[in-house]
Amino acid sequence: MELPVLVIGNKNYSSWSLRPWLALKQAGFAFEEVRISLDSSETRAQILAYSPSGKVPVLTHGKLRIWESLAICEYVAEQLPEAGLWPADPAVRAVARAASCEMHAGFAALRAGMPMDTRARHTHWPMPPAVMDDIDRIANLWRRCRMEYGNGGDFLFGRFTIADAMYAPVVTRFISYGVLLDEDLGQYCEALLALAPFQRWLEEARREIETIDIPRP
Ligand SMILES: N[C@@H](CCC(=O)N[C@@H](CS)C(=O)NCC(=O)O)C(=O)O
Repeated sequence: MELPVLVIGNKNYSSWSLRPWLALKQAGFAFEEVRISLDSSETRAQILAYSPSGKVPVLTHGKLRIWESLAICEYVAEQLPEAGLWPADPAVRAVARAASCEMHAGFAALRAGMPMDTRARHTHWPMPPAVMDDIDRIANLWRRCRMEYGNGGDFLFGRFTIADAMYAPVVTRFISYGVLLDEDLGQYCEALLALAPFQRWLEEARREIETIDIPRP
């Protein structure tokens, strides 16, 4: 069978693409990558050639099509259980899934008010109250995961898991928008950013030539 293909958007802008891309790279899952620029007249048709939802990311593996970032991560976690993409303990795994689902389903104000643009450095302060609430909730969630389940490791649940991949675009947003964090959470962000695949993604984002004007509310 041919290699799976992960179809993604612009590395500078597509936060949903970053999540499974990082998880798959960290797991050592072999895949090819197809990048579709998200702001052209051909974008929709190009994405629909791969993805029934008309959105990226989508993973194709033979005849299988897996759309939705979190479902792609789950698929690879099951394909490569030895990669430890979820915590081994069922109770901790359930919490890691809850943290991941909360990101996948929530934080609409933060996603709209602080769109991912890894190259940008903004000074849009003060942020609207709903964005501040999302920032506070994320900081509390990270702190609690690290305190209760981190075992002194670098990541939310000690070792890198899908939960870290789900929050990776939040780390780039916190840098772009100058969100200040306490020392422990700052170190968490640095550990995530130091991952070689994350560095590679950011470098490739820097080299992209497209610029997309993302409207902020
Ligand atoms: N819930 C989806 C969200 C996917 C999504 O919204 N992707 C954006 C790019 S980050 C997209 O494909 N937009 C289509 C477009 O801009 O034409 C997931 O988790 O994968």
